[in-house]
Amino acid sequence: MTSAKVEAGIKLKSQSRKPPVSYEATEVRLAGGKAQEDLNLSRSKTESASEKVTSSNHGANSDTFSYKKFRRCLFKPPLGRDSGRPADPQTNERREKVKEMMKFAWDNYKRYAWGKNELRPLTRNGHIGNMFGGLRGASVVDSLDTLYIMGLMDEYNDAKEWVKTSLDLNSNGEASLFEVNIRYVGGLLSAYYLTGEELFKNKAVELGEKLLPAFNTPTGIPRGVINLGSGTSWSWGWASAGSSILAEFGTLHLEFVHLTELSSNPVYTEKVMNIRKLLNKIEKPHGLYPNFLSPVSGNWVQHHVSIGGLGDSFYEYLIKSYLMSDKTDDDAKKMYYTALEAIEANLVQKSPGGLTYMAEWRGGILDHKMGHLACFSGGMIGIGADDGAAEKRQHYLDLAAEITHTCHESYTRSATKLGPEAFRFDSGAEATATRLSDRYYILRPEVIESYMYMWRLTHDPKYREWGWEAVEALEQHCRVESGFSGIRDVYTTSVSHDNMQQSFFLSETLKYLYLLFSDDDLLSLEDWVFNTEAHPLPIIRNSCLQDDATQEKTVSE
Ligand code: DMJ
Repeated sequence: MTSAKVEAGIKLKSQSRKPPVSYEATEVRLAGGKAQEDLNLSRSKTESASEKVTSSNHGANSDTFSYKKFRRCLFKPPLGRDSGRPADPQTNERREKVKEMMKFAWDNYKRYAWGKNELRPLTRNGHIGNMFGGLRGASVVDSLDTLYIMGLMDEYNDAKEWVKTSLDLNSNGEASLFEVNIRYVGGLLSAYYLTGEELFKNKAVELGEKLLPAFNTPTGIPRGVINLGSGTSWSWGWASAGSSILAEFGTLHLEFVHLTELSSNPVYTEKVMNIRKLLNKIEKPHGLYPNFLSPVSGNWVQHHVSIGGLGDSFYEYLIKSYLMSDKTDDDAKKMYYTALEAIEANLVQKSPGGLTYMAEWRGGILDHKMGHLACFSGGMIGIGADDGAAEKRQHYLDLAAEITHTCHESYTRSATKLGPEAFRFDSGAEATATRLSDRYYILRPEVIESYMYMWRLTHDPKYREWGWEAVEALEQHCRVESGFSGIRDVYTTSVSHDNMQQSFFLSETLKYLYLLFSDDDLLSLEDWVFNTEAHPLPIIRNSCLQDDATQEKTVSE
């Protein structure tokens, strides 16, 4: 993962929604042409094959979880009426372009880095990295659902076959609990829910089990690193005083609740509910949640608060837990809106030029900087707007639009039209990076993620235009002969590439772009929430799932 090194003034190796990483070349991870009918046909073949597998019942929870019943409880088919194909020809062309980009990224990964975690597109080889504890194929698992929804069925089938024959979960290395959860567990869960292939469910549950020892701490707050073989866990060396990171232990809830759903084993939900309870009870400075917590004492270790790196997806998972529970998880709801009020009171700022941004908070002192990672918050505040207090709904929607606008400005103010890792609002800066070390762009999704949500919520055409600007910029500056690469400085068009095609580019950036140019019924927000790696997880509709009438209908059919 992840990197808190920035916070500690140390160099970090991460790539998630974690603090900006000081840039260090390549080792730093900071981490068809087919007719639509053909695609539909091959996809439905896959679906019926999977129904057969499902009914053979040898899954993690084959006695109680009925895939057919789950499908009946969705309001809409996952892929919509016509795979989300938009009627407007220009939008459809744009969507096809994004699909071509996915195929290009995938083909090159397959050609040069098959089975490794990520593609190094300049040197044409694979990257393994140190975040996944010896697990391989991060780009395969992260791509399954994107390939599937785009109708890239040959590619999806290759990916599935690889998972079946080569995804070895018996690895024995040091893994980031957070990264393995959001990419591997999340990717496998989504692949299962979309296709019904038992293989994905079984692998997800098997892997989930291997993560459990990380929770064996005095408080039950998991440590950040775990050896997947021995189960030994420890805290990141760079994390303040052996602490655990809010954005890491706070970003397990969605996947773990689904692991219980599929396995009937309550342990997963118990683990994350315990985290929830502790966070709900503990005293919070100004109502804010600091980034570091001791897994031993259960106390905050430092009063640093961020909606970007180290904090970000904790807030995201509160509102998404509420939505995924079919709006029954009232604690999550309360915690989310109370946290949002504290964020507004303490962190949301307006620049002299009128841009709304999220500052960072260090023990009461504001740092007027916003990370690219924090740009996911436009979408988050947008999807939560409707369930806020009646008098605040429009306000939340406006705030979401303002933040998304600011993040778009961080793109338009650069020479490449791609945004920097962090931008500032002090010393005369307005949404621009002032430090050399903040100028890089590593194919991150957060700004495009907010465009996608804001498009779905408002249908304001500007969000599609902004998404198209990003496509053009990616094509011009990040596409190289053998894949896509991050760039070191967004402020020069003589780009220097970082030689890394991040797996989240396939799982998130390209998926959100594709959804932006698709009709709203492709992975409808009425049925799905996206985990923080953009893997769709279904809303758990207990009222329907536990209704015998649904069962009978399913059985008789
Ligand atoms: C992804 O792995 C996830 O979005 C995570 O929450 C944050 N960082 C990356 C993308 O920037």
